[in-house]
Amino acid sequence: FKLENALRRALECHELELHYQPQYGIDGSAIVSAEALLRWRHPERGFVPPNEFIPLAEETGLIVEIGEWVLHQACCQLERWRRAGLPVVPVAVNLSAHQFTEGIIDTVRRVLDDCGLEPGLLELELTESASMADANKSVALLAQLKAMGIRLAIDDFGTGYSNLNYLKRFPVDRLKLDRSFVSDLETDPDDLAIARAVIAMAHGLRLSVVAEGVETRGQLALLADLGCDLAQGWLFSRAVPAEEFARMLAAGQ
Ligand code: G
Ligand code: G
Ligand code: MN
Ligand code: NA
Repeated sequence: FKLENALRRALECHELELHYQPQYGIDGSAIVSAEALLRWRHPERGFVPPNEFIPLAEETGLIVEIGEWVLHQACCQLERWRRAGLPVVPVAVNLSAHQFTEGIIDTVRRVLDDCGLEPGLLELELTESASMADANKSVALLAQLKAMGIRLAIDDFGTGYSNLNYLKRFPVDRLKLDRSFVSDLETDPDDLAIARAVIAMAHGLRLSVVAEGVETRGQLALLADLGCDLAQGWLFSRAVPAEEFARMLAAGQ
């Protein structure tokens, strides 16, 4: 209850900020895209991680407003970087289920228009649970977003209810292999089998694969062997504040 008020105030008092985690081509040489991750700098409690307030934001419906702020912030920041001459890359924004069903098409259209951002620079990440809740409706919404030129990714792939019939019909571009399959890749043959199967299936469906939570050179080498396309994780970089990410872009690394 108290947290709810604090969260509402956070939104009004600019205590929320976006950090950016780069995603690298599997050879690790270049940043090809990035994920925007929400952070809350609370004046007394310090930094509050998203896992502690996103569930509440979802319960109270505040996620719709917060989510719109996130989209707006990411898109306008990216367009400012582009205008400043930085070699920008597409940025992925996480959507929660609630946000997806509450007027996402109008919101995205309004935000892109407001920021003047080219749609191809925006990627939306949806979890399996968000997209499967009403799968027929999701197919229609995703098709509209795709027609607008926005890139689409399924987040945390393999941890939700993966309905392959729908995956076949979802006009998505990417799967994000959940980090629970990546963390023990070097020691657990079952995880290796799952990673191999997910990557092969994704490629068969003409989707690219981003491995999440890559922390070691060994994991990266195995993923490269399996033909994984992109890697994201602490091996390369944590999510960093906007100014720091801009410096990484400028340095081409
Ligand atoms: O870095 P990390 O602790 O940021 O993220 C934890 C979880 O919070 C992840 O599951 C991530 O998808 C989610 N998350 C981070 N930023 C956002 C956001 O802007 N919107 C939504 N809906 N979820 C987010
Ligand atoms: O669910 P989603 O994929 O959006 O969540 C991203 C989460 O993963 C964030 O909390 C982010 O900080 C975290 N993360 C990113 N890279 C790594 C990593 O290499 N290792 C671990 N353990 N977590 C990571
Ligand atoms: Mn994500
Ligand atoms: Na994820």
